[in-house]
Amino acid sequence: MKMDENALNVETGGNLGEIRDIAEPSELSRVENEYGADDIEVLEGLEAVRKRPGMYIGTSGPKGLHHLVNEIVDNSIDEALAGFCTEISVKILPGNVIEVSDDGRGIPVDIHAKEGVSAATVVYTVLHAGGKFGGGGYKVSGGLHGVGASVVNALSEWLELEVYRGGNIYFQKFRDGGRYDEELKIIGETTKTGTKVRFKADQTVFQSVEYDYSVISERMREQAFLNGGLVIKTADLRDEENVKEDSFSYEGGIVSYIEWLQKKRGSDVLHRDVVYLNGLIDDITVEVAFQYNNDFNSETIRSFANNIHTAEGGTHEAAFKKALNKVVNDFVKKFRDEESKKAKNAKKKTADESESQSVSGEAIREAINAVVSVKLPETELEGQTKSKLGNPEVGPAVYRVVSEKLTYYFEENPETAQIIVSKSINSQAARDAARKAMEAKRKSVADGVNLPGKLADCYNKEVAKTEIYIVEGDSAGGSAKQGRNSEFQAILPLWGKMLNVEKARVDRVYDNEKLIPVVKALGTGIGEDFDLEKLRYGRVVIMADADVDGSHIRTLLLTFFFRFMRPLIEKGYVYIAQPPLYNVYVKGKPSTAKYAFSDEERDVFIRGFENDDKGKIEIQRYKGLGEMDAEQLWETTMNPATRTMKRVEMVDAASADETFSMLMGDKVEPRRDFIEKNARYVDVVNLDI
Ligand code: 28F
Repeated sequence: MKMDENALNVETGGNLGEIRDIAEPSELSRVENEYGADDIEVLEGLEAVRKRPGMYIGTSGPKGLHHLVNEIVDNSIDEALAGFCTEISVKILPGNVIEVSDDGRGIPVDIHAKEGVSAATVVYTVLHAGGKFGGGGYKVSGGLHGVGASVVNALSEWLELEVYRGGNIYFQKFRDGGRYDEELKIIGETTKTGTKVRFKADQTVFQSVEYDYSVISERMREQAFLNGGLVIKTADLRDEENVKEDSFSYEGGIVSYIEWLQKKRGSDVLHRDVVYLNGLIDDITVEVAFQYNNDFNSETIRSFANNIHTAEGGTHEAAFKKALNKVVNDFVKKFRDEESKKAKNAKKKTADESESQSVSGEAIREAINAVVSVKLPETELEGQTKSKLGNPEVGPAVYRVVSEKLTYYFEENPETAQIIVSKSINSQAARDAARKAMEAKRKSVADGVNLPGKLADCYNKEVAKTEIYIVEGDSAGGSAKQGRNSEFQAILPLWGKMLNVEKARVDRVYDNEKLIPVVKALGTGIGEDFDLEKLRYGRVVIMADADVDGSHIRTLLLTFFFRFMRPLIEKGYVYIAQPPLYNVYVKGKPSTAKYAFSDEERDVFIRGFENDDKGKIEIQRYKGLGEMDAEQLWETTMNPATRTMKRVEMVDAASADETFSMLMGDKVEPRRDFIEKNARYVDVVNLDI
């Protein structure tokens, strides 16, 4: 079963770790003499984009392609943030042409002093022309995200721009990466205002120009949550037999966002109300919404700066956590004072000393689902993927809004305060108990001398050169042990009942006969003890059958890694072995064996054999690894020279968290929705785990 593509991306490489290159400059065709000398400086900038698209949009894969849509939409969102746009429309037209339109003011058309062409032409042909609103307005397109519309133009076969402004309709057509033969010109009259853009992404730049409607619509939904009241319509018009249309508008803004996230993950909420706090300090707008649920194993905080998802957090998120910690502990203290007063009156013994401790941030944030959204004139984005907010001034602003407004909210809503305080105290107590229980068991696990009995270790002790296969079942384990290269490949066959850790505290993991051998073999410890430095192998490969049971064990192991050994996934150590699905060969001639990893590949092999060995073609469908002998398993799945492995990548912890809670939790409803929505990805998996 494929995890939710957004949550855990599995990068399909050729050989291990091979990442496809961005299109080579030589592949990008350019005819020198197609435009006059005076355009050269305009196109120079766009030329740089066409030479190295990866510098501007990250990858030439699907993420880069969909980023083009975001760049154009962000211009419309800016117009909404400035208060001039109420409706945005995003359509996928036949031929994978994208059309985005807004009812904003329309890009100015006056001639730009420096460039000598209209401002609209500048916005779409000069790099980083995103300096649209100067001071005062908020720009979504700040930092990396603001390379602006000109990058889209540079990476498009063609782009058409329409501006509705001042009673006129203006039009300009660009082609081959931003070139144009005619200036912006009036083509009609109108009473409307706004901007409309159509573009066709360049097939020589992108591996595929096939858009995924759900990726576009889900991001537009998120943008509608972040801009309460804004209407965003999306449509997929590529197949007139199967038109898809959605309209997103949430008056409730991020409160609606929390309600939707809770419904999607299928959690039971602990208090009905969504706590909503907001404030404006200097030129920083702060909005926070949160609600607790019963998923004590996960804290989900999504943060945004000018609608940009700051997946790596930053000053806003840190300040939110700090303020939440402060206010909840203030109320824990108040709650305990009242308790002890009551106890005294009732002449009962006073509470034991543990109750005087404050409650930890982790305990307070357990089972919280929160959105933190700030808007400010200039975002400073840092971090590996430029998604960490750096602005220092934002911290104190968020801290003040949350500490003041949450104190007020708790005073106005004592029952909600009571629920959150009690939950925090109980979480702290449960964590303390689990820690005590774990202490005893951890020693036996952490002490590396007793490796699991069934581990067939490898000889090479240079961690980076080694890999461990975690294999489901003794028969596959047997073939893997036989077929492997014991110099650098270790095998750990799994056995026993796997614990679904989604609902388990860390101490339960220490009791599970299936998981402990994995923990011991990897050597890192789990949870708060996890130490990546102690990892005993350079790669951790999950090798399970391609059938329902295999999907089951794969998902359970991924959940375990995600919940208790998350850096293993974050740092890209976890892989999924790809055994073949079919063996296609000529009857009686096993040496003609061709291994197919998909139905399409199988059919190619069949056609390949057709001409000389018609009718004597055998097709073996592998149900499980155990059906392959050691030699076949080595050749097809373990030999670095011939195998394909998928590296498990975690794009966004919050949505991975959501996915695991929904998939592994105890609610059937959200799982069914997930399967219906993702059916084309999810092979039949019995999810009633
Ligand atoms: C479908 C894509 O690109 N919408 C846009 C505007 C509005 C203004 C603007 C854009 C000013 C001079 C830089 C209008 N009136 N949708 C869009 N809507 N850009 S892009 O200004 C551009 C700057 O050049 C706008 C007054 N101020 C700003």
